[in-house]
Amino acid sequence: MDESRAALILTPTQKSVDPELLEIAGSFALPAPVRSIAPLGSGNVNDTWRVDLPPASEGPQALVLQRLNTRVFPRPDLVMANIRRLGEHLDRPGALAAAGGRWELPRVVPVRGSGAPCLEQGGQVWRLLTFIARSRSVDTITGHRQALQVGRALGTFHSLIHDLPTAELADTLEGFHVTPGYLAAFERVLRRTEVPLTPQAQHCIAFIRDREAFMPVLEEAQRSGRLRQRPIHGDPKVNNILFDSDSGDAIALVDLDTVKPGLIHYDIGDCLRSGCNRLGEETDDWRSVRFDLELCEGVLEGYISRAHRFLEDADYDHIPDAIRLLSLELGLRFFTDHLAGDVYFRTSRPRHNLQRALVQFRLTESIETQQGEIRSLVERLRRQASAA
Ligand code: GN1
Ligand code: MG
Repeated sequence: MDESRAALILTPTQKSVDPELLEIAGSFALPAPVRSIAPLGSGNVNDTWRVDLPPASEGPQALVLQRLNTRVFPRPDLVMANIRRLGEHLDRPGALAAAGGRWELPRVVPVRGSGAPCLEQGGQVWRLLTFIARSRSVDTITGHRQALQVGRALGTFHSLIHDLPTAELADTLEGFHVTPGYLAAFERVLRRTEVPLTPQAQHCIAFIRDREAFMPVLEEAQRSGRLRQRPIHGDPKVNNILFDSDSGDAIALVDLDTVKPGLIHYDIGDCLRSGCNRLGEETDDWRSVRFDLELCEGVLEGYISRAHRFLEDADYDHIPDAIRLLSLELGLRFFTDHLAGDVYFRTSRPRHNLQRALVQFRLTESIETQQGEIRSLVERLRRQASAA
């Protein structure tokens, strides 16, 4: 990069930042020179960095720089249009009041000069979003209070967006969470895989085969009109929820790439399968994975406390199946990626996706053995909500 430009955007205290990242960050409309850039989070799809500005500067002090994975998101322009549309929806006077307290949304920082929402350079697509200050995230829920907050976060998000017409959101990831589509992809990949079919892989194949008939459950409910499309988050796993660092209250749901039309059950299932696994989805002790019913109670109670105003009977009826389906589906997606040679989810070691699949399948089994309890729990919470 050109030296004079670097001098312009580096503060005197920061000399060790990757010059390429610095140049990229400097292409956006930043209110002050960059102080530092460091890797952020553990996403499986995009690459993410935190960009810090000097403490005394006006406006946001930190930002989130991301290189979008364009193999997963072939239309970044539409992804950014959805995020902007969501921002406009929440900017309507009084719209955020439904959150009943601090609630924030990452905002798009445009490219300097052009005002474009992302930067295309050398075949790569970059974007900059505001970082939500005084917040923290967790990979696993530690107790009932946090479980309640996780559920409230998703319930708040759904109540804030449920009146955004789906026709105003683009479908940025066709087939996302349509489980029969993932099953068809699995069959195609299995026919031509060159990955060894070890006993663990054979176990996964048998596990999938045993559950094929269950996989269309949500799509069939949609086709028959029992469930309908609404705006969704698409990826509300527990570490995409931000908590206020002082109060511990949930204050944001980040990672908005998959905001698009879908079934709210995809979100409910994904939030619960990630939140009620105390060992987390990256554990290598997959045999010990359990679905924790107490955490499930907290998350669902928190969710329903915010969502009951727009939940219909059929919505409640499909919650237990959604929890089972989304953990099964993620296991199927991880396992298919293992067979395909790890082309979708970022991996850090051989058989990483196989291990992740085993975790999700073990979680699915644990959900299956507790389906009766989960059903009774949903019933009880539904009755409580309608009595309140
Ligand atoms: C991916 O990139 P990340 O970690 O936010 C994936 C989700 C999975 C998740 C599992 C677009 O999300 O669907 O649930 O990994 N996102 C996409 O950790 O496929
Ligand atoms: Mg994501």
